[in-house]
Amino acid sequence: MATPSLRLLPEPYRIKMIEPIRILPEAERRKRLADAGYNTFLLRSADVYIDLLTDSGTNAMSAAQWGAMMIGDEAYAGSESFERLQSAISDVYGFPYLVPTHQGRGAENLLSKAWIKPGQSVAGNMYFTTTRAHIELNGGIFHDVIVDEAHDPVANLPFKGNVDLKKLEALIKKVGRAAMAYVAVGAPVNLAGGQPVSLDNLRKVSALCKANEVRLVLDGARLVENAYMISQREPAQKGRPVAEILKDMCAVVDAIAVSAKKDAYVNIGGFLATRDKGLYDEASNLCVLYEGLHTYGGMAGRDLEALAVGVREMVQDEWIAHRVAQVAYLGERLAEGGVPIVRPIGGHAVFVDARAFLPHLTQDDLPAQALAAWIYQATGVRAMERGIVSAGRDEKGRNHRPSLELVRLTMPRRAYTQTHLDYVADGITRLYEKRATLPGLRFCYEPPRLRFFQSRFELAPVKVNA
Ligand code: PLI
Repeated sequence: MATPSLRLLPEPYRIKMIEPIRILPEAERRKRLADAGYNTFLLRSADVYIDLLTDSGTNAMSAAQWGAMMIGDEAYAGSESFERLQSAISDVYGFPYLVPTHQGRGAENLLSKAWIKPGQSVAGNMYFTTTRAHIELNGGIFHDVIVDEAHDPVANLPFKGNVDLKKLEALIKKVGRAAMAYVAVGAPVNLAGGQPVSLDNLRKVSALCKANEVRLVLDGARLVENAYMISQREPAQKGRPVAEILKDMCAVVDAIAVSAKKDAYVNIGGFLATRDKGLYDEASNLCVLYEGLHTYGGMAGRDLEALAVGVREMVQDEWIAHRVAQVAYLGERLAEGGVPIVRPIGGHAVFVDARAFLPHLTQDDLPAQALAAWIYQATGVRAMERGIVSAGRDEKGRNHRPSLELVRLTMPRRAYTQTHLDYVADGITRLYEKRATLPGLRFCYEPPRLRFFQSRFELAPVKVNA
């Protein structure tokens, strides 16, 4: 049964261009999955019916964005498109300095290189894969200071992404201010299930950082979603325009590192924006080495234009309200079918709790990896593992063992309809009914870096109860 709130929130757009998708017969899907080593990243897109692997770069652009692409200034240096992007970023986020990058991890690299000295610590509210990788590649040590409840899939708190101020304070005391490179707050927290950070918590983190002279950065990949959830859930901010809340969040940090492939409805792009002239000087110089000249940073002029328009579209309340409602709709439909999901439902994805879905598997059976594979096999829907495989290994080669074993059903923006979401919910609900028959997986190839992208797997041996 449809959730009434979503029925009352029809799409604030109509479809102008379509892209055919097709569903393969189940026997064919079984074969393609085995060929892909049971890793959904290694499937061909043409073999996927509904692609919920990620909301990163998979957005449908608006007519205004496509139109703007035609006026892209492709000059190597001093492009007008850069000027238009800079003015959009300064209007919407409030930062005077901008360094464009090819995508978010480009910005993470520049930031980590500019601000981390080997052996220094970086505190954050749960790790993110590429963020931690760049911190570590640049000699930093990552410390998780998120609230404990973030590790519990069913703790139903409005701001489960918050920083635990006591943990952060204790860390600064323990390592000493000089050994803190910076604090990096993700808002919302992707790997905790898209859980937001409250404005109140961010302000308190900022005050604590200021008191200790520690720099503070926001991961701004989905900041608009976080701002929207603040407008819905934080009593003191209820009903305020998203654009205002977003600016308030940015006002209390030194910089933001952004993957523009999320909130801003584009297919490629990223940037670092700051009010710190020293960071700007260093990062824009590093940009020349790693990304491209500091007025294009790895993006074409037309990509800068699409982003400049997207940044202004993304803070319009009706767009973000619809997006978050679409995710909530899918989550509630799954929950109606008994499928265990992370609560509260996040802004960009529904996270299925693979430990609860497949209780007969241990963590070494890679339950989330396996569930993502079986969802594809059963439905043609592509999802992503966010568990022990994504968490990778520590410096001694031991597996990180996250308490959350999740499968992420991520919603591309403006791409799918309610009928698609009903198909996903019905298919996964049917799979849940046969959950006891689903086997685990084990690695048969594991690359050394960000292993979840390229690992290959095989069926784990079936356990026989003694
Ligand atoms: O994929 P990039 O390089 O544009 O961005 C990296 C990145 C940084 N921070 C956060 C919170 C992300 O979610 C993120 C990328 N996320 C991907 C690709 C995702 O599927 O969630």
